[in-house]
Amino acid sequence: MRRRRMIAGAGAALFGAPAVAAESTRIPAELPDGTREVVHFVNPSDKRRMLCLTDRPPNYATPVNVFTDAVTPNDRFYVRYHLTGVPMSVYDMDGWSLSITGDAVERPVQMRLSDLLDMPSNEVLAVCQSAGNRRGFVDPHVAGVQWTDGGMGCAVWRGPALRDVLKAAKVKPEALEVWLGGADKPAVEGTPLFRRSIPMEKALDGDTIVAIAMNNAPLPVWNGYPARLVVPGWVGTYWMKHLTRIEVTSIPLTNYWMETAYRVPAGMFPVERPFVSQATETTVPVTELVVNSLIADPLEGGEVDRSGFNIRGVAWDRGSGINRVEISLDGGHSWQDALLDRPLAPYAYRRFILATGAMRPGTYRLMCRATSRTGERQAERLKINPGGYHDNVPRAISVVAA
Ligand SMILES: Nc1nc2c(c(=O)[nH]1)N[C@H]1C(S)=C(S)[C@@H](COP(=O)(O)O)O[C@H]1N2
Ligand SMILES: [Mo]
Repeated sequence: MRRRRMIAGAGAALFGAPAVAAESTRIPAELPDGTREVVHFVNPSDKRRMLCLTDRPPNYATPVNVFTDAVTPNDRFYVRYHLTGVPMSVYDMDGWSLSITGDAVERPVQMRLSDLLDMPSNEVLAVCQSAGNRRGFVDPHVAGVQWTDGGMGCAVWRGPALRDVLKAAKVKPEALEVWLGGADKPAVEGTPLFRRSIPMEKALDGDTIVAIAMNNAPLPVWNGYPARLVVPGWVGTYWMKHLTRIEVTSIPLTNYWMETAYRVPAGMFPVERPFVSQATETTVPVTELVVNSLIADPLEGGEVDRSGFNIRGVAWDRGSGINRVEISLDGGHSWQDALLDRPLAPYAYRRFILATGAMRPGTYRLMCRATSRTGERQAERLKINPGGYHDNVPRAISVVAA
């Protein structure tokens, strides 16, 4: 009893310690040629010190040191858009409403924000991660936004369950997919609207919510104000922001975003529940997150204390939970177990820490790799796919012990 309390106390102290790492001013060194020069820090609306990958549309990555915390603050949460016609402030969303129509509803309805506020709400602590997170490191180079490690974040999302929202429109038994649309628009005519769909099964999961709050505050404008879909365990592309349009249909959504983008070769990545209505013989949509982890402290190129230092970071997966995180100090030749913080929630980050002993002065190549409860471990070799999706290969960062 006593011993247990002591261990718990020690753990809390370790994991509860304020971030000692200084705010990073370093642009990730490993970016491909030509990319590094254009990345810079910006303070866009509602945000501070984000890595600017593109300005039009806004694509801002979270600096790695932010992931010493299990919850990502709203003003450091990444921003990802496909189209340039995005709301510039919450006032652009005045008069917002959400329509629920489609051939598989009996009674089309339109909801205002006050309707959502009046409904019972759920709270989910979940990681939102872009399928293309880390694409910037993929070698050979692939086209698309050159994300580093910061195309992800974990927040407390709150709002009514999508299934309760759909109930108002009376879903028919033949419902197959829920089609999603947001308020952002292409600047050039002819560019397809960004629309995605999810299968009925995921739509009716009680953890799939129409979030109207993020970390106990309204959503920042560029994270989807006033309402966005939260699809825990699935990549960010389904988490429709500024959600204005829902269609419940008996047929699969066909458009560029579903049929061409966001697809991977069939069978390449493990999936618990396949998105059957969008699968073809050769490719499937990228859906469930793969197991992954990241060292947030120390940072690439950093100097560490040779008398011993802490290696800290987070691990996550599709919701089965993290079972183990291993750390290598020698570029992957040998591994040792890190200490895991208590699990916060199935879809959340799980923090890890390893205290090194005294080390000889010199350069060390640090790596981490996570294993999930279902026994999946991060890939050893990159599974090459045209979109550069799902990169979960442990990557070494170099630090100098002095
Ligand atoms: N309306 C709208 N919703 C969107 C997108 C978009 O371009 N427009 N991008 C999606 C993608 S690909 C990702 S990764 C997440 C990113 O969410 P964030 O910008 O809040 O971090 O939003 C998703 N929802
Ligand atoms: Mo994404």
